[in-house]
Amino acid sequence: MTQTATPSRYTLTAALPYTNGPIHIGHLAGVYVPADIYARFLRGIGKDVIFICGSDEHGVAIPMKAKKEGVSPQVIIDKYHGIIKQAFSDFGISFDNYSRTSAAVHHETASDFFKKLYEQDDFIEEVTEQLYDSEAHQFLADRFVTGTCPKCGYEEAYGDQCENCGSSLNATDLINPKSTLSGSTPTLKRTKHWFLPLDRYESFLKEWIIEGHQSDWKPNVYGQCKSWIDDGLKPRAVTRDLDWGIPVPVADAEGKVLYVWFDAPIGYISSTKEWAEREEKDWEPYWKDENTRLLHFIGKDNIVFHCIIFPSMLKAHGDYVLPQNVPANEFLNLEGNKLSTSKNWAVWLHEYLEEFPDMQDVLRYVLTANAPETKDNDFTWKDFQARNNNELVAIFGNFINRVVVLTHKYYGGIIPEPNTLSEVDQQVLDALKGYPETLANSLNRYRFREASQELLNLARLGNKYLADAEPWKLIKTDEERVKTIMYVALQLAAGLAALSEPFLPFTSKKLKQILNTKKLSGEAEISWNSVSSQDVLIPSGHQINPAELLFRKIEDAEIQKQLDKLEATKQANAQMEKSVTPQKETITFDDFTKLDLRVGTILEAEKMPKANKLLVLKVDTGIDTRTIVSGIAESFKPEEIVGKKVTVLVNLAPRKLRGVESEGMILMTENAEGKLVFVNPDEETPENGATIN
Ligand code: B3M
Ligand code: ZN
Repeated sequence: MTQTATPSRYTLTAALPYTNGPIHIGHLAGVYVPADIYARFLRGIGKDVIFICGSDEHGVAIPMKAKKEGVSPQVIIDKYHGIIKQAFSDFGISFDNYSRTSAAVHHETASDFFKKLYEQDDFIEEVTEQLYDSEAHQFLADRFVTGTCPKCGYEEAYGDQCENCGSSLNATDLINPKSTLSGSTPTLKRTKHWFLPLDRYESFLKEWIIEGHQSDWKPNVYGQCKSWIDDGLKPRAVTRDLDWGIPVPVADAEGKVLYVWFDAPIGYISSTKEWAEREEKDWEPYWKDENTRLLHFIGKDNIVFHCIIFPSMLKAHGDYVLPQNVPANEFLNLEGNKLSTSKNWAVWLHEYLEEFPDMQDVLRYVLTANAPETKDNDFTWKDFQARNNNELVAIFGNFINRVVVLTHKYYGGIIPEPNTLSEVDQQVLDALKGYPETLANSLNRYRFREASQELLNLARLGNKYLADAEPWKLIKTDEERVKTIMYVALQLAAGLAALSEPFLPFTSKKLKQILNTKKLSGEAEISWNSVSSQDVLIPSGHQINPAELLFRKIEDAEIQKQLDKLEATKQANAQMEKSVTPQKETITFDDFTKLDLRVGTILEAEKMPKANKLLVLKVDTGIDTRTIVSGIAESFKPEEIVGKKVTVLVNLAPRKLRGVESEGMILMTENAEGKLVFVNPDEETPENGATIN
């Protein structure tokens, strides 16, 4: 379906965050801040726009996290869905609806979508050999398996995707695959799945993307799509052997669920339905009318799913429009290192909001001014401080403060009646009128960094105007002239209040409150469009409210605290990397029950002659008193461990060490300093011989 130049409405989607962890600055810079700026801008110019998102609650990452935390997947998704939804709201990400893919409306919508394609014979149903972990008795797909990417050689690629080059993979494509469940090398086992034959959509994709979007899609997006299409597309399994996800809604599919990347993008449609239900609107025009402009805001690792796979699904289904643009951003790094949820190498949004209360706009601004729009970029706390202090405080805040303070000082807060405008005055007001178009020009090309700097230029214009006019000097000699200067400066301040809203919504609201715009007759608020259409934004005679600071300086100590926090994380990770040995092969419960672990007490201890590491212990195991030779001489003096309660593996086959028969094993571990420590039963444990299960 071709789409008209001037859309009747906009459907903006933002990537559905996995509910296996909180949101961090990389997600915000890559997806949610640019999407929110654009949604607010469109609303500001009076467009019919819906801004849709929700939690992505299926996929292997969720049960993996649940297993790691020893809870159910439902506990995990409820925890993080709540944290994420609240943090987005507190940060001013203005979704019209934030749903979740565990919702019934989504299960129904995704199931119906699958059934339609199934009934149209759009899938290939095939039994193929898939990777299988014979120890964990589990098929290995997606994050259950890692290996070397066949495209770029990255050694930590997942079964469905390589995060390094973004390639979409079938697990059997991986070189040297390894199960993330047991660490073992997978075997192959036959299983039935349904495949979306992407090769059948190659000509459609070539025409729609290669020919149709060469000029308006960002080069980083267009380039990735072109390379995949040029490499040749292969059928992709859209079902999985998992017990967590949306059951495959057709016969003979027991134990199989929809592949998370099949169901998740359909979550945009489900969330729209949920919104329409609540708002008593019709959802279908937002997804089916060719005059709707559909835009997906995502990170670069999601390009293949939003530009190749989901559009092929939409094309196959036949009822839906295709995305008009997918302005994916690249990745943001943190202090020179890749952001990492698993390594806690991140600035978490909910923590930022706690540590920098009421400073949402500072982070919004910094992440926009530094956005990884065309290449990966780096977030540093020093830059965060510099941009706040040198740009928001010193330029934007300083201009507004001078205008408001002087208006109160000279006129008691009442906007003065201007005299004849000078040429400079008129030039400044004409420049102001041009800013909505200047900003729109950048925003409509998804150049949010550029747009944010144009906004600051408007504040710079105001500072220059005041610095050149020097009302604080003129007031002594030419009061009438000062009235005009302050009137013009207040129009600029009102323009900033309107035009900053998409970027700095909290500041815009605060500035409108200072300018008391609610009291303006007619226009309840100064609107984006009024900046270019009205000669007067804020009239003389209008009473403004007292000054208050829009931004505050960030002190070195606050930044140092954040840097120290990251340093501590770095140290902890180094420790983990050093000491965490990989999990051993999975054993069965039967294997475990063969171990006989008992509480024991060390009765005697002496050094083993000519053996630096060995102590010969006499241990009361509750069953008997026996000799156990233990390699702990470098960590303990014999006299300091007599009487200590220990955990003993009593049914270990006896073995001779330096001629001494050792009957059992004392359980030990190592602390962060590398010193051996006893794996001790609780000192309250009543007696020797108590079994440990
Ligand atoms: N849940 C987010 C990610 O890949 C993924 C996006 C889904 S959008 C439909 O990090
Ligand atoms: Zn790769």
